[in-house]
Amino acid sequence: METTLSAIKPTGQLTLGNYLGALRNFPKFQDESKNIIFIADLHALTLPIAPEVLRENTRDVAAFYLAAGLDPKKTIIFLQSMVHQHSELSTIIGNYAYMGEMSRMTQFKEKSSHLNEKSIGLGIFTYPVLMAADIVLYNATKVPVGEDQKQHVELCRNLVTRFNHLYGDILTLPEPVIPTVGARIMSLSDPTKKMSKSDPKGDIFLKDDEKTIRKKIMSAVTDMETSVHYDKVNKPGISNLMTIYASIKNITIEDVEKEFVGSNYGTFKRAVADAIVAELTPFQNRYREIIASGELDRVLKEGAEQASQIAEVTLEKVKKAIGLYQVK
Ligand code: AQP
Repeated sequence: METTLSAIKPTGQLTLGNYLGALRNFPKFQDESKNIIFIADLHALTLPIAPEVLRENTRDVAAFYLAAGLDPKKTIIFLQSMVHQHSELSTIIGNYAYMGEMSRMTQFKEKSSHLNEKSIGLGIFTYPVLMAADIVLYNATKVPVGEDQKQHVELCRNLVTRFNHLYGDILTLPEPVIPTVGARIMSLSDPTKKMSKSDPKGDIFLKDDEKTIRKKIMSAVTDMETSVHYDKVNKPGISNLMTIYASIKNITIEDVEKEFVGSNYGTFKRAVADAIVAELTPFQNRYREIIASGELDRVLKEGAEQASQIAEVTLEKVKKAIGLYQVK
């Protein structure tokens, strides 16, 4: 049976990009595979974050998981920091990663480019190693991610291949799973940049109210033309709105082009805003109910216990394989 594993890091308020590229797809796997979804709170420490913000974001991601339809009876949901095997395995497999390949990680280059060399923390550099540990601990075979994270899964595959070559068939080789539409939602204010929760300009947040969503969409950057057609290079703003619309409606970009032949940008933008509001309103209601229910901590505690049992088996296998002395 396949094991699907994914996570979101609580670095900021979740965006429509997180929703369409990740969150919305998570529940699909729980009926067809073993499903493991966690909150990557250790990964959230790679850039400065205030403790109270981290706490609130963490709680929100957990509530959003349940609001998106993840069922704790079918999916193991937990906090990364509650399962110590993640940090332990990361320390071990970091020894099999090379500085050269780590330095080539696009996300590291992007996130550290605006920082002074002296203030780049080690965690942002070693992030993909911890992510590899996250994946292999559970023998994950499928890792649903947005396009931006594909390179990290590739690095994990290299580490697994290298490790198994040295020690035998110990770790499972994962495959990245990229959604066909919605894999990369761009910023509404600069559609050449990814919509990111840690860079709030041009984001739609999952907690935004209807009025805010409509305002943000109506003022999204477009171009001087009037026709709704897809051209990522010359019309990145309109193309991004088309991707959002297609993704929410579960249709192709060609379908969107057909639907809006002859429509102006105003009409199209209103339709995009309507679609987002219709999608997010019931989701936000479920989120509020979950927060009010007070059930979250129990779900996270039980999830961590289940996760830890699986993770420990892999960690012990790795320790034995590499020759760490086993006291009887
Ligand atoms: N703009 C996006 N379009 C589609 N998918 C996206 N994801 C993130 N942004 C977009 C997907 O959401 C999941 C969340 O991953 P993460 O929190 O571990 O980190 P991330 O990819 O770095 O997401 P952000 O929002 O850009 O966070 P920050 O700003 O903290 O780095 C992943 O599956 C991701 O692909």
